Amino acid sequence: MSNSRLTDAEVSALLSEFPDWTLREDGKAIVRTFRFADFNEAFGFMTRVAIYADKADHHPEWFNVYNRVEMTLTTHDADGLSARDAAMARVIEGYL
Ligand code: H2B
Repeated sequence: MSNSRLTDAEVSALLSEFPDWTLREDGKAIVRTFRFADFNEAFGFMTRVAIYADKADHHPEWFNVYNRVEMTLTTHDADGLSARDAAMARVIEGYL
């Protein structure tokens, strides 16, 4: 999958497709906070994401406290958003 940066139009389309994600202030990432019933649910979710991430060789930036997971999707190699982030957001939505 391409590592090239999405155009502004593609970023807009991405945000319309995933209304629960917001564009980071610098425009180089999308962010979302997830809340689960407890740590078990949160970590189960993170495990599913981690397995996908390693297979796809595309890894989230994330922070977890108990039932809360804050996630940032960006493509380091592109210094911004790429199709890899869109694909990952799509997969993640399927885990909820
Ligand atoms: N994850 C993310 N989010 N962005 C990247 O550019 C990236 C990655 N690059 N995971 C991969 C690993 C790269 O460092 C390896 C060498 O393929």
